[in-house]
Amino acid sequence: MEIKIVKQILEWNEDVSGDIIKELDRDKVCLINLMGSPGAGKTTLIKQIIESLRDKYSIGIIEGDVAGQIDAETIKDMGIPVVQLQTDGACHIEALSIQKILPMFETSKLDVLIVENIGNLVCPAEFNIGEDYRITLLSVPEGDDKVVKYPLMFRATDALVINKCDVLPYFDFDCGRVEGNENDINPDAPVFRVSGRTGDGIKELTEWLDEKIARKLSEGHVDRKPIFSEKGEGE
Ligand SMILES: Nc1nc2c(ncn2[C@@H]2O[C@H](COP(=O)(O)OP(=O)(O)OP(=O)(O)O)[C@@H](O)[C@H]2O)c(=O)[nH]1
Ligand SMILES: [Mg+2]
Ligand SMILES: [Zn+2]
Repeated sequence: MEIKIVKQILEWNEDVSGDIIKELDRDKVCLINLMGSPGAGKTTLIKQIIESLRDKYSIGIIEGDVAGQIDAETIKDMGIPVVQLQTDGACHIEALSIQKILPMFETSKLDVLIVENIGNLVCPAEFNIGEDYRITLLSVPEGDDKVVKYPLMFRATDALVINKCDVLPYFDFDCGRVEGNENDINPDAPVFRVSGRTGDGIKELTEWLDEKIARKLSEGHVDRKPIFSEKGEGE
């Protein structure tokens, strides 16, 4: 019985996610779901993406946090429309929250909406939020074993970003191991080595993202990667 309740929540979330996709396909907005651990560098990376793409695209940001509005203030200071979503303890964002926030943006004038999900490598991966693309961030201090330990997050992403590469000399972190593990479970996803601090590798990442956004805006639709395999394994 309890398992059934969980399924219903996920199925309901899928329905709402489908409605968001229809709305954003119609308005030609590319929705990006950025996920990673607390402190992995999500907000820092969003700032870099904004700097790289703001001249080309109209960008909006949804900042998801359990509490506070620190990240939204950072984005607001850049002159970018932003909404702070506070989950009041919840450890992931659901599609319903995004659906309620969308009217706060002028989506007809927006090209790109980036959602910074709650810092967590587990359940955000299970909840579609109507995104066109998922980007997962793993930072060097977290360790190079995370792809093996949290497979769903890394299997259901469109790109993996290894962040904080500037501190590689101080950590026992093998980028090749992470790339090999990622390739085993998600061979289509590119892996970018970046530093949000120095800006190294950001160009390659934003060029990839630019191409993905342009495809969504020109075709109006994206074939999304399913989260769960046909066998229904979710890890
Ligand atoms: N050395 C180094 N520090 C970084 C890098 N990127 C981010 N940081 C630092 O890491 C800390 C966390 O960065 P944030 O961008 O706030 O991380 P976040 O993932 O948004 O964190 P939450 O929103 O709290 O989950 C800050 O002190 C950043 O300055 C990087 O590439 N190199
Ligand atoms: Mg943040
Ligand atoms: Zn959760």
